Amino acid sequence: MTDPASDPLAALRASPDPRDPRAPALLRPWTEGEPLDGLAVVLGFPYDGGIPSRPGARFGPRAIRDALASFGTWDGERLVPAVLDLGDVALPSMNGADAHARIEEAARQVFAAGARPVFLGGDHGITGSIIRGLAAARPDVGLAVVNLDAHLDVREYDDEAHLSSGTPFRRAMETPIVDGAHVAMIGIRRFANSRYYMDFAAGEGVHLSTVEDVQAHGAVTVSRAALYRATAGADALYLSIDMDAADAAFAPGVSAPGTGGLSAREMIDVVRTVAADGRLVAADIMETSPPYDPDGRTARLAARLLLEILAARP
Ligand SMILES: [Mn+2]
Repeated sequence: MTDPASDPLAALRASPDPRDPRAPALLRPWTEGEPLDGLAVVLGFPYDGGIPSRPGARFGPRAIRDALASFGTWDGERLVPAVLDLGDVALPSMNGADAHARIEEAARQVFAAGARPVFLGGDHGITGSIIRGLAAARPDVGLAVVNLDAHLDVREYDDEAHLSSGTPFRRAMETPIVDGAHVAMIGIRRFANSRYYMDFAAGEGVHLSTVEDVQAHGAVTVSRAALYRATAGADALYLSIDMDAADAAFAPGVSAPGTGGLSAREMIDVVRTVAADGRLVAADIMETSPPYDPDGRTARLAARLLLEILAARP
């Protein structure tokens, strides 16, 4: 408690009901030098240079943190543990190669320090550099990747200066730690991917679950099947979330809003199921774009998914 004499406004600023704490209280600022080994951390990558036609996701990390204020810290069964907030990495908006090099190095340092991070974005291209950072820190790991996304994001690219939000899983599979047979994608949407890239993904052994698969079998069953496939023979798991897997009715504030996507309920069920896997070493939540999210519902769904990931951890 703050000494009332030194801070007479403390009581007025406090939560209206201290018996019902709000989720922003879970974020604890990091002090330089504090060890990260074994700790859950949050780190923001406010960069959207991979979506030059529709910028805005650079404001995602801040909006997700702010949206935590809509939630409590208790889900009825689990109390969410506190998490260290490492802040945001400073990224140049006009130099993609430099930004991605900084993202990769930041991710490498977080993994080398032994932290269990949730990264907030930012355009989805960032995920490719995060996984490269993980490969640099832990070159011997066999990584399974579950991607919750409308899109395959396996586009060909010319060079590191031309990385887009459509390239992260091609780059992930270029690292020695990710084999296509250990990648599963859930929420793939019709009319959102080309036959060329669908053939490429299938040829790499990627396990694909469409929106229709989720409709037919349920999000939990589809997620368990995807996990089973992706983690066979792997020793660590990465969950990547592109908010555009959700239908535009639930997530209008994304770089590529889509019709015919997953419901908020299905997004939550996928994330709860995957995050419960004990092999999860890291996750990301990408593509929340606040300028297209006038009532904040996309950021609130992203914040809810963040809480699901944090609550699942021991
Ligand atoms: Mn994506």
